[in-house]
Amino acid sequence: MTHAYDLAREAFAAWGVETEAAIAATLAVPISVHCWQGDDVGGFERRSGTSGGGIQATGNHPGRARSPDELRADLDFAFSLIPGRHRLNLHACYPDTPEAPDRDAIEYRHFAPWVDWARDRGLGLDFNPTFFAHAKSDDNLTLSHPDAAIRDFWIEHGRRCRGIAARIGRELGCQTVNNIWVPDGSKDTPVDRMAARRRLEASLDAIMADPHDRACLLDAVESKLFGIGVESMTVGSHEFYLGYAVRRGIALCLDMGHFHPTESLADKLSAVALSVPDILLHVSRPVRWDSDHVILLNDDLLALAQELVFAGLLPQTRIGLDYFDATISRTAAWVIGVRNMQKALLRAFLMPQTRLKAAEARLDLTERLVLTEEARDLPFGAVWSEVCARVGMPVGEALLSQLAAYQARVAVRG
Ligand code: RNT
Ligand code: ZN
Repeated sequence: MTHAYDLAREAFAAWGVETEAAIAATLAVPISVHCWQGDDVGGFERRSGTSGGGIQATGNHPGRARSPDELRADLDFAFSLIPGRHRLNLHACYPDTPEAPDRDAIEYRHFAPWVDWARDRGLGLDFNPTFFAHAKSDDNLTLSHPDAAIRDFWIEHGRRCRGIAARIGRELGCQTVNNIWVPDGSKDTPVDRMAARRRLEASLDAIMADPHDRACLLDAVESKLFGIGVESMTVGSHEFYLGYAVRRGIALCLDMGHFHPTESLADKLSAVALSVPDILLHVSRPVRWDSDHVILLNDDLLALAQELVFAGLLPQTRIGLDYFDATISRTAAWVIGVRNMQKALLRAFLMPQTRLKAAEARLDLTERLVLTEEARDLPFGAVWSEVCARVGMPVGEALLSQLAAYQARVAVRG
């Protein structure tokens, strides 16, 4: 134990906070690490796909993973710098197979190498159907497409993904989240929103019709506000999916980048938690038109983590990350983002929650404000350094040099 941590422990104890309990609680939270940061949402389908769907990774930094083996090596490196046990969030466009199955023909076996890899490392897996980057999604319409043949193609994809996710969960003995996000929307003002939303609902119902064991599969649906090419209307809006998740009793996925900039996800959590059984988070950072910048340890993230902890929402929440930056080291982007999520949770656990809530209950809003503002000066950094030191992981300059050394190795990929 370092001297700095000793002092920090005493400083927090004076506020009635036990650092050891906060450390243990933080390390108990699994983060689902998104595979798609490793290759700019490219995938490994061995088919000539078109990118699209209004999501876009920009940048050309060297080192993009070009195969499942490279992606797994990069993930192994990233996980070696992330304390705790976590999960990998896989997209259906990342099969590991010599064949080139189309989206309506994928099977569990195409993803089996990922499951073996995860099992070896004690990682959980989550899954996502891929409703973009495909000729049949070029109109930015999939499950709500007016053409029934195109809807049926995507319904089959969705059904198969649920089956694959359930099998993954069964194989690993650990519930797999299958999150549905579709790009469907309209560039210009539509005249029949209702028809589009009815079609999306009917398609989702068809996908959800197959029964699966909830212990293996947790269904989630993700809303969005707008995207490139779908500026005027998103079929799967927040209200649409909030209602759908409530009606179905499934998880609602809230992406931090999918709301108006002044809306706060931290504020939404307790509101939706009263109506949906489970919440999936896509922790992200919107900047201008983009909803997917690398997450920072900023006020939004701190507020989100504090709400999860203070409102007791962690048991019904799955935390996944969702961003992609191709202008920096992709492995560094993972490590920075996951560690920031963990730091935010640690800070939340280290806050004098009991005293804050008591002050608020007494309507002593002055004391609440004094507490929140004085707490900012507490030595959170010394506790995080201790977390890393105990598992032999670097911080600061040492972290920088390990990230740089790995990036130098993968840069030769071009
Ligand atoms: C898109 C959604 C979705 C994707 C991933 C790749 O706006 O956020 O979650 O980012 O499925
Ligand atoms: Zn998302």
